[in-house]
Amino acid sequence: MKKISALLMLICAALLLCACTGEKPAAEEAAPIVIGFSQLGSESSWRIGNTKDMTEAAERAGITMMLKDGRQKQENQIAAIREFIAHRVDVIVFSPIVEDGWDNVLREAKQAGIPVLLIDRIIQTTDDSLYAGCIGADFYLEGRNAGEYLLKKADAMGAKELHVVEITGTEDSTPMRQRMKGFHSVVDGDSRIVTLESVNGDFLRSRGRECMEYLLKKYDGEIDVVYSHNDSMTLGAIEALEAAGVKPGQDVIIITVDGEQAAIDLLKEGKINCVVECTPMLGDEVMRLCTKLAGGEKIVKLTHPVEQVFTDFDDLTQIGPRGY
Ligand code: GYE
Repeated sequence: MKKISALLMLICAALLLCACTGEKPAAEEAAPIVIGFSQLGSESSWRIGNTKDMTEAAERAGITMMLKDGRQKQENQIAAIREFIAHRVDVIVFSPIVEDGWDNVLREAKQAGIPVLLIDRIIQTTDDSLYAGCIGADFYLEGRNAGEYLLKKADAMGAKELHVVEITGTEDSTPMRQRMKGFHSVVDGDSRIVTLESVNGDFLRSRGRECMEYLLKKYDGEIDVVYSHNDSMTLGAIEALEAAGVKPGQDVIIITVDGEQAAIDLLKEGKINCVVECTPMLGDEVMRLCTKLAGGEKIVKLTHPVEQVFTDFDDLTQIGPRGY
């Protein structure tokens, strides 16, 4: 009996101490949110800029972020998601390299009660409940914007026929599929625009250069337009054009997507004609959505950032530093 009353007194004293100092007992303090982020790789400046932005945004939000680099392989991303499940993170965030083949691992996350947020790219699934939401660009609109620029340019030039080559991004990824679909939905109905060939450059600068070398050899002197699905490949393609004595931006119209600093600089120099913006700065919004999800709240299924188009028709002096 004596022992019990001594114990009670001790507990009361501890509680009193907490009340006086205003400190909460440790158990009541909210644990910081932990998220697992599976980035797909580091193929482009866009991707590197996105990883940096996510890391900085997590720090700003006081969120602990476990980061795994998928090194351009879906199987690595699946392994990372399984690791996050084992760690019982609060939210799983991932940027799917391709659209198909995620259902099994996402079912495991659902069974573990861990919400999933897709960023940048989307997945194909028959069960939409496997992810809570997705935040990323409207790639179809980006493709349409690229096409609309080309028609405007054709009008301004009074062109009768323009031969296009297309350098596409990673096969079966959302931006590759949608940037292609959006572009062709605009230009294919116009008899002036003839697509010679679409080749796969995997979003890599080195592949962009190789693709352009191949295209220059095959269509010697016939190419009027290069439509490239990202800036990294465009920079590679420009290297190949210049090495062959072709003037990008003058002899050949260059249309690119992303908007990294190097591409904007070349637009200002007249070596690129159109940059369709795709922002990698998604971090703050991702952290806001993760905080909601960790608190058990629902989020909107699809969020698109607002994006612009920069072209040789515009006043380019107003474009601010791109940050990547
Ligand atoms: O355009 C490209 C990157 O998914 C939006 O992936 C992203 C694309 C971006 O490698 O540069």
